[in-house]
Amino acid sequence: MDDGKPVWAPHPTDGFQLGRIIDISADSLTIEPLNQRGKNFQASVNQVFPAEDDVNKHVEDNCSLMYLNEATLLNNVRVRYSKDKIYTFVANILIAVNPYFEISKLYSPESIKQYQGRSLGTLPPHVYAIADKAYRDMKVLKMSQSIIVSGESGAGKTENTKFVLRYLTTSYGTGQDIDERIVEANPLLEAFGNAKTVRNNNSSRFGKFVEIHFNEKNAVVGGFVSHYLLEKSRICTQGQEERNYHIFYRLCAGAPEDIKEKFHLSSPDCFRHLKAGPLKDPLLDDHADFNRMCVAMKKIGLDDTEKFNMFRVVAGVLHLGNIDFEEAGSTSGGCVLKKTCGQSLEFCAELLGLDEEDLRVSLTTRVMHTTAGGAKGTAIKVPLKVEQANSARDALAKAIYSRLFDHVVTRINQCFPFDASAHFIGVLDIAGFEYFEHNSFEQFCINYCNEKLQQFFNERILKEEQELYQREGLGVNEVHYVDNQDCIDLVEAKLVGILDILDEENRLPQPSDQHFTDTVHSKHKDHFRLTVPRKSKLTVHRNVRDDEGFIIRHFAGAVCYETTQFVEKNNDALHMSLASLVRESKDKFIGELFENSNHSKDTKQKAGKLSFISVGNKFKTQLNILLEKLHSTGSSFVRCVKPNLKMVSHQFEGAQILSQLQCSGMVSVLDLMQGGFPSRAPFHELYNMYKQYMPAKLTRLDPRLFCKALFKALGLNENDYKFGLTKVFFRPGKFAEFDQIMKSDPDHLAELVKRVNKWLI
Ligand code: AOV
Ligand code: MG
Repeated sequence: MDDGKPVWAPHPTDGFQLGRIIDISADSLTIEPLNQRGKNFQASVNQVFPAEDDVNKHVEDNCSLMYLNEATLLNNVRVRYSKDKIYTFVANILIAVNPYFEISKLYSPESIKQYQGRSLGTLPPHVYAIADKAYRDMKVLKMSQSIIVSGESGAGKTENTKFVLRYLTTSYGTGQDIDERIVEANPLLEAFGNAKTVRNNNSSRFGKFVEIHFNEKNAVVGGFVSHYLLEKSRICTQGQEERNYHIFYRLCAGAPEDIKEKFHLSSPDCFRHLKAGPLKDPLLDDHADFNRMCVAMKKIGLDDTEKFNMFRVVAGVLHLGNIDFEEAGSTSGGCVLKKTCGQSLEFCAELLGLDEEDLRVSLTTRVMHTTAGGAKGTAIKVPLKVEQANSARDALAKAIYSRLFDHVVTRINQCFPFDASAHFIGVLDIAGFEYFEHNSFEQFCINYCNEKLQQFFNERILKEEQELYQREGLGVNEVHYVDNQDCIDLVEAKLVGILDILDEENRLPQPSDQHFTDTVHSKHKDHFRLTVPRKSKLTVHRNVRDDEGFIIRHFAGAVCYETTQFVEKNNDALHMSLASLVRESKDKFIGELFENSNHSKDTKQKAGKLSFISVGNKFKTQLNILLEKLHSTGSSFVRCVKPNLKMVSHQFEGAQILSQLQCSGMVSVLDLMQGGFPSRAPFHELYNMYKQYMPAKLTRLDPRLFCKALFKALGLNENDYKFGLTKVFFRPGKFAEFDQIMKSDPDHLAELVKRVNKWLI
């Protein structure tokens, strides 16, 4: 590498900077930055990469660069981004940088038309190109397809997912209702499942897999949405500068007067669930969004009754949140409703079809069946302390809202039913790897999910690559990759996996986060992937263990999880008193939301014991079903990238973007490709591309021979390419070199033609 040419060396904010190697020692290099002479610094050998000769050049497929490494990838993406070219291919994987502004005509109907039926690489990189590839693969291979969209919060997953859905329904729909319904389901899903966070004003707080189903003739016949892990904690508490789900504010802002009156709604600052955070976001128009959502509801076929049922539950949850408790002045140790709650209890009961008194009793007491003194099964009411009543109230709000969300998805699915489907194209929009200052159960689940998806990605990309080499008869060594099965096992293995340990804890009479954490550590003492947080070790001495937790070494980096609330967050069950209260609601709609809650049949509650429905294991089951599905389909990957933390256009924070590319596994893909043959071109394509420059004698050959003759004549180095059965494979950058020769000046070309002729004779 030390040939005096510029190299990419680490830079704290830009990711990489150009420099020159001026000294080499055993384990590090001395680099002089090109634009800051004399400000030399040290960098380790594996952080310095060769740069392309022309660093201002950009390419549509990153694989046509001479050097495939994280620095040249970052630079290519950067140069393209500066020209508002947000999409870049790395072979078949699409990188999408969020532009944070509307790029003119990028998604226009004309653009949709352009991409229909065109193979990958013939038009500029675009998410439409991926959508069309999925469609053509489905058609030709007669196999369902999936498009996996990933990236961190605010990277553009949901927007790109919507572009894919619109592309497919517009291009390959039948022009009937169904096409529009698939697209219009989104505003509804987003109303109930998205919220403003510090990372994204319209952050999806759930994962989804949207399937578009096609008939034998490859036309759209219906859709199906699966959803994962709605964030429930948000319903009762939001982080600083964050909001609750959009629907709450929209309803307060946009509902017609008569509905507002009927539901006793007023401005958001009257509700505890809303007033802690910002009530309005300058970028969100709650009133207009309300109307937009109502249009969507109508378009997918929900009538007013259903619409108002949904709104009524939302209003009920708001009033429930305003109920407050204080200690009862007696010795009972119980609590009573605060006078300041006003009519909250009454309104809540009215909207949810409950008896006011029943609701009061269910929130402030718990029914237990005693077995003491032989009086088997006598039900007694135990008064709750203030905090217990608070958490009962919050648990009820979360249960009602999340069941409402389930219902919304169920109804959406009923709106695009299909009798028979030949194949589907599924789009996965699920949060990427997360690593915050404080990481809890939600991050644990999301990162576990990302481990599984990463494994799938590795298998697909690496396996496909190897299979291709094999099919084409290239003798290439097997490629290796880091297998993360051990990390997946750590989470999901039977009995010893963290999820099962957690479930065990939940089933104990007195579960505790601390005991759970200790069990995890004791069962996995020397596990490579698991360590004890250092802070925790320190605090053990002082007997303060509030930062209880564990560190998991994920493929994308180590994350420290704080395990307080793991036990609570892993349980989806309501106290029996609350469960039977809502199940027996006079309101049919509410009753149905809770109809199939597991309480009724199998979970007989023992004295004092809470019933338990495992959140973690439900997710594990869902995830394994999803992965089974993904395995049975062909797949494409879209890696979304967030350009900056400020959420503004035209700002490229290199270091931050680099870390996203690393987390998404793109860097390993480059390593693989740098060692293989990343650029490839079918013989007939090369033939068509270059025949115009060649003498007639040569063009009479069949495409394969044509290419052979041409390559020989050009004197290309035989290490730089390989001939497969249908394609030529090029070492990194060699295709671009070859293309350059072919398109060089006329004199040079004439010279070439002469050479070709000579060789042919
Ligand atoms: P996410 O889905 O990846 O985050 P979104 O798709 O919601 O991110 O994108 C965040 C915001 O970025 C959008 O609301 C748009 O304003 C803008 N944006 C994204 N892609 C584009 C694009 N192609 N063109 C123009 N603007 C865009 V999260 O759901 O938070 O993980 O949980
Ligand atoms: Mg999203």
